[in-house]
Amino acid sequence: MTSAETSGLQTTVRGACPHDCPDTCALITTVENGVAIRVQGNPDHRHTDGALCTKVSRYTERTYHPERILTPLKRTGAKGSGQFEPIGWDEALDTIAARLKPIAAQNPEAILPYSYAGTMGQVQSEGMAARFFNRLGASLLERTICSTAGGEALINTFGAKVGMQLEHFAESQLILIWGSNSIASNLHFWRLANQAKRNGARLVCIDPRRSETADKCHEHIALRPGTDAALALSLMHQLITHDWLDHDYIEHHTLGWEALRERAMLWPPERAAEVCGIAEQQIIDLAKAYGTTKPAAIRLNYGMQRVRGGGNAVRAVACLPALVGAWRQRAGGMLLSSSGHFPVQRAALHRPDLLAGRTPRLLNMITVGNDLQRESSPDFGPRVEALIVYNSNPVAVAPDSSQVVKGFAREDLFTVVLEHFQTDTADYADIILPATTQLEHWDVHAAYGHTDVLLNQPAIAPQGEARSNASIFRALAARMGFDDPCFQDSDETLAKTAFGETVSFDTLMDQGYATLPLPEAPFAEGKFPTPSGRCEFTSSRLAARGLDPLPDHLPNFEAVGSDARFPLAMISPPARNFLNSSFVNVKSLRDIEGEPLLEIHADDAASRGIESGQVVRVYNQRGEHRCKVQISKRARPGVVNGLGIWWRKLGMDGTNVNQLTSQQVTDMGNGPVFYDCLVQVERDMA
Ligand SMILES: Nc1nc2c(c(=O)[nH]1)N[C@H]1C(S)=C(S)[C@@H](COP(=O)(O)OP(=O)(O)OC[C@H]3O[C@@H](n4cnc5c(=O)[nH]c(N)nc54)[C@H](O)[C@@H]3O)O[C@H]1N2
Ligand SMILES: Nc1nc2c(c(=O)[nH]1)N[C@H]1C(S)=C(S)[C@@H](COP(=O)(O)OP(=O)(O)OC[C@H]3O[C@@H](n4cnc5c(=O)[nH]c(N)nc54)[C@H](O)[C@@H]3O)O[C@H]1N2
Ligand SMILES: [Mo]
Repeated sequence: MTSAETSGLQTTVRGACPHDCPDTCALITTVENGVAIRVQGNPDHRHTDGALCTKVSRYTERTYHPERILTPLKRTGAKGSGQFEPIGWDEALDTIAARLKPIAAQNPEAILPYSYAGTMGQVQSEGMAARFFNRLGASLLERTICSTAGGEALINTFGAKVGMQLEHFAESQLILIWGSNSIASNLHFWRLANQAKRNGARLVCIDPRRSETADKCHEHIALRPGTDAALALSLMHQLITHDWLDHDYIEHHTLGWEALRERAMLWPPERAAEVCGIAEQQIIDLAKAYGTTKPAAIRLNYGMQRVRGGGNAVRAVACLPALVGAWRQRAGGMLLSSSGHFPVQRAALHRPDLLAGRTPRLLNMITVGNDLQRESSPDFGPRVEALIVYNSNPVAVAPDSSQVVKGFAREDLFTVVLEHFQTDTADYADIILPATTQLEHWDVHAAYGHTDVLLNQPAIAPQGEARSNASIFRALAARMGFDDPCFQDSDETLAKTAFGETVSFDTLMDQGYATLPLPEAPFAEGKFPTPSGRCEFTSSRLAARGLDPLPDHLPNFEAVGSDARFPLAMISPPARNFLNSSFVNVKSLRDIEGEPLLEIHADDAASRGIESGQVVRVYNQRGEHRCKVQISKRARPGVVNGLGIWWRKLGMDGTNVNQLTSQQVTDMGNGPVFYDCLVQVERDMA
């Protein structure tokens, strides 16, 4: 088979879904007379299995959207007003180079890249961009907004971001779906969980929100946000008390058992039940099921690590499979992320050698709101004078939006945004550059929910004057006079460089994907890639940093009851038909989601005289957000759910839930604490 097949006037082209989702699907795009008419899942790819989510099956609607940005634009109104006029590429690139050159001559660290996972492709994410910013000596961005708390927790427990292979979940007899609304955010895992369910497996969902996934599980444990470590430690308490332990596995393949045992014995179910806000019996029953069912698997997701103690919580959960020896079977163990399995050739791709000995400062993307407002100081370094945003929409997705907006609104800040659409962030740009979508460019993808590499071939020509991110950074490098030959590499060459010889490019061209050769059960015989080679209950690396070597429950920064003014906890998990803030502007998907909504429990509504459909003010010390309220069984008492992430400009008063979230960071990995947030809710009388 060739990569593209032609029949009559129609061609099909193999691709990869670029979105920030554990599923990384294999796509087949049908093209007719140069127009993409259909995007489908590749039936030959075992994980995609021919099926796509609602969002990506509407990909052509996004690609041919009438509001796509198709030429470079220059701002004509005030920052944030959204007024722009088209300009040519030469004028755009010349303007940018003319602004960056004097800043770089003075101190290149005054230039900040800001990017995340608008596309997960190795080429169009940091492929050419990292080379450009390394050569420039710009500030480095600490890319923490999603997964670093859990990621560091895995590294300090298993040694890497690795775990069970996705396909084996179908054979599990017990699956804990922990902090994951899989039906919304990990559909292709959910298919396997369902298969296991049909084969008699028990599914338990651990989530403060009664999600679509919780509805379909045998049991739902609706704990308070940020109390997962307490639950995990109490499960250990029960495993120890009832001796549901694999002593042989513990002895040979773990480190720090005695210390962990002592810690866990501090967490009898009655204590954890109090902290978690759940029934004691639920903990006792869950421990029994977990201690006596084989194989038992845990599908953790990133939702549960977006609180102060997120790293500790992931470490606590990650200890469980070793205690019961679940790793011995391929359908036992745990999966949070599989990204550590992929042999990405980062040095060849990103070229850190272009830093030539410089070590630029690191700015955390979580604190962009404050950092953009800081003056130069010996402590901070230079004030940020230029910002180049690509693959991200920080004005909508970063925490504490009122501060983010203040930073972006600075008149003296020069901002360039590479985008498909005029997002909340693009509204603050001086120059917007039109980027290609996945149907228009080359890329190659690792995944974080399975273990296949995927190739994306362009199916159609770039729309309008759009250029790929890599091609834009190539052009900027030329304007800046960067003459290293690596700035000539084509997108296709970058795609080949990403995995080098470790993955056959011919196989990728041939079938669109390549499966990594990995053992079926990664830790059946221990061999964890930690310093000790064991599953590290106690971590000497954490101890060396002055942190607790053992996992513990750390109460939220904003624990319920800690501030009488704001008695409700708010979480803001993803909406099923959006992908972070992407797709919010695709009408057919927005019509399914309706409008920004706050879910509230009937008791919390009654005590406030609130009825469904009314407009409420949700507020705390950081700001206020107005939206409609819905009395819902999905909300537990004391917790409100504001599903995200809406574009601010589509909200009732031009805000979204991030008006309320804080710039604090997690215990490990300097990650965000989106779900560690207290608010008050009132009926809006205005
Ligand atoms: N449809 C859709 N899919 C997505 C995304 C999207 O926006 N929409 N986002 C993508 C991204 S960026 C990521 S990182 C991944 C994973 O994204 P995640 O943020 O992990 O998304 P979810 O799977 O929805 O899992 C979050 C779940 O955790 C719950 N939760 C919140 N706080 C806590 C807590 O303290 N403890 C526990 N146990 N649960 C808690 C929430 O109620 C929610 O149901 O999904 C990706 N997939
Ligand atoms: N309150 C709250 N806030 C959250 C979260 C939450 O659960 N609650 N989740 C957090 C998480 S997990 C994450 S990962 C972040 C996500 O934050 P982001 O990574 O910023 O994700 P998106 O909002 O989807 O924005 C990505 C942008 O990239 C653009 N894009 C896509 N492909 C390309 C391309 O090829 N080139 C260019 N130039 N642009 C492209 C898209 O049009 C889109 O506007 O948000 C975080 N924010
Ligand atoms: Mo994420």
